[in-house]
Amino acid sequence: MNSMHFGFAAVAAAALTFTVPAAAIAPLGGFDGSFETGLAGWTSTGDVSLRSLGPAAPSQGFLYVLLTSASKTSQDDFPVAAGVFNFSGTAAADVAVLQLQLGVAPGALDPDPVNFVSALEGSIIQRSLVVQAGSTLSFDWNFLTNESGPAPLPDYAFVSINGNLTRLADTASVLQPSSFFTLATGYQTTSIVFASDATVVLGFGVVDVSDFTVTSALAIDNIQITPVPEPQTYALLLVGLATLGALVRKRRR
Ligand SMILES: [Ca+2]
Ligand SMILES: [Ca+2]
Repeated sequence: MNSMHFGFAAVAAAALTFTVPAAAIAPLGGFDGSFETGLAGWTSTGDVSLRSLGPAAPSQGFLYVLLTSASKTSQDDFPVAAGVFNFSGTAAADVAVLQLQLGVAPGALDPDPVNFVSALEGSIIQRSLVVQAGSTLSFDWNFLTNESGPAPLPDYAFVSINGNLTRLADTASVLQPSSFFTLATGYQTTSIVFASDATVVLGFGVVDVSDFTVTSALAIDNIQITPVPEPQTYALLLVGLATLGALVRKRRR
């Protein structure tokens, strides 16, 4: 299923390079969401690592980012040894630290505070981005977990825009058997359209819920911002196509 998805994405990207002038799809402000050159510009909290191989894989190029809810010295995935699901050597952070970093209220990461269902520890990455009205942010993500299924322990992954949290997946999502973690969603693509020009703080995270044990993770890759082409770009494109058409007709005569 995923290979079909990426095949389609590759075809769409190839088509874009033919129909839209290159300047219109260039990243804004030098932003590069491929992670091919590392994590420059990003702030990491917890277990965040740049990876080329498992437990997920890049959805684009050779590198992706992996965040987990794994501590370093506790046996989170008993009987597996401590640290096996921690990929950076830095332990997952307490949820209070994550909330502070995200600029959200205490308890904002708790799925169901009324019934005392709390997030406990996890990891995030964040950075600021300049976006234009009508531009689209898209990214590929894959949620992986050692939890065996849905609630009562719904670890989850999220995207944050200026502290507005949107859940990407949790242990009740549709999950497939995975090779290193027990289950995974496989890569999915999410898009967000911005209504106005702004500098926004983009963040991604994954948290353990209800207990510190049984690790979940989030792989992120291929973050892109596609601006709305300027009206004059369309005009130039039409002029270019008309010229090309005239040349073709001339040659045929
Ligand atoms: Ca990549
Ligand atoms: Ca943990």
